[in-house]
Amino acid sequence: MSPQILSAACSLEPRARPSRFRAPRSALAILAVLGSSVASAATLLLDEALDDGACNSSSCSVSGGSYGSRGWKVAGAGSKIMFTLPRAVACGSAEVTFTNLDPIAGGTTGEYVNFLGVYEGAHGNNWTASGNEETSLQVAANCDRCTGVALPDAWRDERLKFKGIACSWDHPECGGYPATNRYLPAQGAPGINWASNLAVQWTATIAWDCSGASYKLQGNGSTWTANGTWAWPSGNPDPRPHLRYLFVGRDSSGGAGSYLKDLIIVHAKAFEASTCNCAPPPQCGDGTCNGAETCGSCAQDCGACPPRCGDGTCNGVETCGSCAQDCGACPPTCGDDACDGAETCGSCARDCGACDAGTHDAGRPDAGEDGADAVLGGCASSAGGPLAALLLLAAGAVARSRRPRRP
Ligand SMILES: [Ca+2]
Ligand SMILES: [Ca+2]
Ligand SMILES: [Ca+2]
Ligand SMILES: [Ca+2]
Repeated sequence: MSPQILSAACSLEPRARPSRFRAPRSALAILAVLGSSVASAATLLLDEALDDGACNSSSCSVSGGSYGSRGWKVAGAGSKIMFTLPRAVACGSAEVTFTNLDPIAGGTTGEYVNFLGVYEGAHGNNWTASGNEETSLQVAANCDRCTGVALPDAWRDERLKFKGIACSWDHPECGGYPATNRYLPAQGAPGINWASNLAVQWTATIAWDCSGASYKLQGNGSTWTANGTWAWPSGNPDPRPHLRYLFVGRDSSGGAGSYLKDLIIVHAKAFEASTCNCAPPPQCGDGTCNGAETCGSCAQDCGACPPRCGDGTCNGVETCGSCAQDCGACPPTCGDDACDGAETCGSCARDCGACDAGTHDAGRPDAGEDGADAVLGGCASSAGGPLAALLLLAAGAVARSRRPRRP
């Protein structure tokens, strides 16, 4: 999207002015609807004037620079002020007024230097946030053409670069470098001649919510605006930006030049929007299978997992044959090639072998015999006398006559 250039300054967020006038409630309701997108209802989280000779907010952390009647002046690399907002802001805006900006003077090819940013993590090393997963909005002076390379190039120009990064580029799970960059305006654009406009006060506003960011630069009778859409990584556990740290000054990155030397920061403000339509982070129980949830971690939202051999339950189409792990071993059956359980040659010849009819083989009933086989086998060799043998044979005959016939 190309910068939208307006001929006249648009109004920024209307300021709430003290007034004795009280509007009727119905009129207030109408105004509330009409003004639902403006920041008049936003909460002012930071309001720091730096042209009063001090950084008075308890959240100020000032390094280097110097105060003067126009504001706090950058002395060189490392001059910076960090403001810690009272809480992380999912939807809000920051508004910084500065002057004495000439991003061309003193610049060298290859430089771009952040001089305004709102970060999710603490701005630990002058260049990026603390290295944790990061969301940030930055305004950088882009000076890649400063040494006189004669090519107008969107990437190499004396522009202010507004950029939003929904995730730190050095985190693989973020899928690379999901950033949105907008360059506004370029040297030579209406109202933009940095060197001849050192006295102009510019106000840069960057606003954010879950879906993207909007950028605005106002000054010298013109307003430039642009929008950018976040490129949130898929599966981001919490799509809400949590911007908390406001940085102004001279970022030490991007080369050793000092072309932001003498930049003067006049005023810094931060707002939290009164409404934020950002979806809350995924939770188990929110009715949607989202985030990193699975049937295993959140059956409540994702539904029960399908039956699986090894899940500890004999379910689905599982049987002892297909999943002994869950269903237990199958009971002995005739035909499983093992003479097991209560199987005998009589009940399961297939596994136990055929009975050898008429043979008294100790311990194994044959067809047409009964349990007396063991006794017979034991006695035949030890009991003496033909009478005893006859008596035992007679007893066997009686027993056979009492046994039911096999079908
Ligand atoms: Ca102050
Ligand atoms: Ca869920
Ligand atoms: Ca199972
Ligand atoms: Ca068997």
